Amino acid sequence: MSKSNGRQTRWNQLPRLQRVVLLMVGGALLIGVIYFTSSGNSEQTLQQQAQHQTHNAVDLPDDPWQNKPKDVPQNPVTPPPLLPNDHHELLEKDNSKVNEDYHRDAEYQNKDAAAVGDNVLQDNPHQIAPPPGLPHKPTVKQEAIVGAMKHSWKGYKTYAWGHDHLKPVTGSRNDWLRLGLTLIDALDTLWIMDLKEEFNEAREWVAWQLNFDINQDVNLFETTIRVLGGLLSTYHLSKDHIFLDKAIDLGDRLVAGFNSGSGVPFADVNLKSRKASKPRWGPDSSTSEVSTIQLEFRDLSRVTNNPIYEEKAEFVSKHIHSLPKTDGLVPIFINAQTGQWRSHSTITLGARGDSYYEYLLKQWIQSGKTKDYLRNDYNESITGMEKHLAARTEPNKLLFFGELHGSSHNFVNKMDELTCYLPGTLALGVKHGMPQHHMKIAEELMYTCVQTWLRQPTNLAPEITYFNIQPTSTNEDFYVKNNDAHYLLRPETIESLWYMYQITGNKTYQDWGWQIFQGIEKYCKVAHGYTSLGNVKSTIDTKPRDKMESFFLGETLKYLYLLFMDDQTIFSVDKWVFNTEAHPLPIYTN
Ligand code: DMJ
Repeated sequence: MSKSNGRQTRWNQLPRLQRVVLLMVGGALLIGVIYFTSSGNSEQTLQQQAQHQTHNAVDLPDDPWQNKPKDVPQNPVTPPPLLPNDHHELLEKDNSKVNEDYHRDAEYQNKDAAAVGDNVLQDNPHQIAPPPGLPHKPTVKQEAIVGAMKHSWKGYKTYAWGHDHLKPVTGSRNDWLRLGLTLIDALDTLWIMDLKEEFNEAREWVAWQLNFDINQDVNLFETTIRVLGGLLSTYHLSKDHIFLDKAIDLGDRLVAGFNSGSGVPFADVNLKSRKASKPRWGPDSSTSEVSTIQLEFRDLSRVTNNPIYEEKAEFVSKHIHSLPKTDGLVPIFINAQTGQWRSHSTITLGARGDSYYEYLLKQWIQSGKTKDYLRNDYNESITGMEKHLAARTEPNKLLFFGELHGSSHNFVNKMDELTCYLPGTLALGVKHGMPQHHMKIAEELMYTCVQTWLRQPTNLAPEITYFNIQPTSTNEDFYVKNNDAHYLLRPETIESLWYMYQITGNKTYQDWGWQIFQGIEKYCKVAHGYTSLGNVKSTIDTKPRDKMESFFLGETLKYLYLLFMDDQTIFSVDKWVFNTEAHPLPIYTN
């Protein structure tokens, strides 16, 4: 039986009434469908008629969007979002080139990740975010300082490229650590000054020429603050992983310096053999050196997620915390094998003592103010300074900090220019909650430091100044011995001026910095760069020494540039902690 015959038989078998009702329902449904379809169409037609009448009334051109669906944008010709210029250039480039660039970057990042194993190459979640990138418009004074940087860089590039130091008078070079010291110390200054071309050429040297696998004894402290610190800060600023790769390679070699009987590091370490040794000139390490590597090693641990560097370096701080002190003040020599102080060694805030105090505070800040022993040691040391080292001059009662010599701690009325980092550190401490009266000390010592520069005919400070604490026939507050009259292009006073300016907003600090810069321009600038001088006491016989120290580019010019920056929030001391070589590192929350 066919399907249609079957259906007909079933229909005929239904009772008549049921068949009539079904036919009526079906008919009604059909009429309904026809009606609703035709009524929809007529509504549309009416609307169209109405619209047409309106258009005719004002004589507008047809608007194709008049009947637009609700989700279509009101203005169909909205321009695309604006792109920065270089982005436009990129878009105009051949697409395959863009892809090539993209793949090369991706490949490079993978290579990085593989090279450092599980190390995490992103920002640490505990890091207080660095400020958004530069650039900003430089002020007129900043432009003058950029001019000094360019002049220095040109001389270095021409006569000393890849070597440690430029000899700017004779146009030659000098090596010490064999690590391209000036180039690496200058990297973040070039970045901050937005000197792109110079930065890029330096970056290429780091990528292709910088080699740590050399049979060279280097001073652990100097290499850490200048090279490791310089690479890390440049990594933080630029996010370019090549700087982190190099920092890890160097850190893995330097960490051998801690292999001593006590965990207090030896002064030197051989980069190739990774063997540590005491300095050639004596049995002990310098206190400031063993206690001024912690910011850098901690940062390396935080960016790599490898705690070993921080652990080794912080052990030294904890060990020194446990040693006896003179009201928080420390002797300047410590033995790496025994971990004990050298008896009867000098107490000073200058050479070999200085940055021990600086790093107590800065480590505390770097680690989110969580390590109380550092803050306590710092505060105790300032109390010790007030009690044992502070003195005033005659006739003008200038505040200075002298030294304690020998077993009976004889007070000596001399102060190194190096000590002039202290006003800045004190101000930084107050900004971060240290006792308010530290600011008074900072202001007074800042004034004294500036006097040691501006009372010289060159406006430049000598390495060491002696202060009169008794009235003298000369009626002068201080004097300089001929052997101490050299200026090595040091930054400490300028560094403090920058902190004082950022923290107080008082423009006098800028004025003083400008006068100092005039001295540098007038007496240190030579044909191929800037030179250290042998004598700041004469404007005629300055005795140029033919050496441009790496910290002139790393610190002196950087701090001058920052001092004249209109927007002091960019390098706010709330976000960055500058290592002792002026390399900014991020602050963490723990
Ligand atoms: C720099 O290497 C550092 O500032 C260090 O802390 C002291 N000496 C020089 C600059 O004077």
